[in-house]
Amino acid sequence: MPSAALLSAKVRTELLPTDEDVRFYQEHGYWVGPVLFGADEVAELAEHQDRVYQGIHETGREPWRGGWKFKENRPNEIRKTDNSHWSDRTIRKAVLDATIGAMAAKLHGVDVVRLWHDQLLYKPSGGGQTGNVGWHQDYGYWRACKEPNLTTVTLAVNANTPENGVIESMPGSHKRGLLHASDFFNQDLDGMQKKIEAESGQELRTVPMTLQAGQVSFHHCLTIHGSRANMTETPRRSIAIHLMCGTVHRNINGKHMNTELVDLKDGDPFVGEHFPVLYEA
Ligand SMILES: O=C(O)CCC(=O)C(=O)O
Ligand SMILES: [Fe+2]
Repeated sequence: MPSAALLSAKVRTELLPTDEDVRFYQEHGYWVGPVLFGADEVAELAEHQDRVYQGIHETGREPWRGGWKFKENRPNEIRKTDNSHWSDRTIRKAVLDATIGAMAAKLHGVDVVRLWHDQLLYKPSGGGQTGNVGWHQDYGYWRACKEPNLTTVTLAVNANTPENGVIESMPGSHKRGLLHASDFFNQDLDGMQKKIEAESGQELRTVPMTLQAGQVSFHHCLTIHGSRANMTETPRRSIAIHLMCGTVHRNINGKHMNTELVDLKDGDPFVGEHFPVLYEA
């Protein structure tokens, strides 16, 4: 049985960011929020994450293009599966959590928050550099959206720490606009750092967004971030929940998998069944 909190669509207002937290997010481009899910709930999420990897799709629908597949030559690479909420109801409830939506609304000062897509993430131990996520800005992949008004929530399914390769963000980097040198898939973090520093003229300094199991962090879609190797004996588990803050419109010049789901003209809004509402004021 899913636990009560996962079934609840009610906003837990006591957990929302304070005005000071909102100022922090707007200034630094990230915010580490509270624990939202208890031990039983994260244990259930971990179990359902493993089911997705085993190809068990309780709704009968696969994640995007089937999701992560094992590769002989990269057995411990980071696993990335898009739209696991299509396949699994427990993951779907967590991804569409109203409190998470209300938090994003408050951080961005908007009254509606819709799902852009989710990403189920798993960094195995022993992966070395193949576990890395290159320094990047999410909006670099989301130019199909006219407005850079999106945020990414990281929901930690177990503890995410510097030792197991937690996401690190560069404070204030969301204010500098989009960089060319931004690449999720480039696992040479030192090489990427040199490129970003050359382009931005600033030193790349990052802070770890350390999380307990069940805790959430937020990073703005223009914040530079990435993650290092998992040096521990256990996998690092998380779900990235990518959210549109306010109504976001199609930029016909940008490419993204989501544009295959809807037939939009330039300037049309990303709304409707493929982009469920988490929160509306
Ligand atoms: O999980 C990671 O290490 C990186 C994920 C990421 O880039 C994101 O959630 O935006
Ligand atoms: Fe990212």
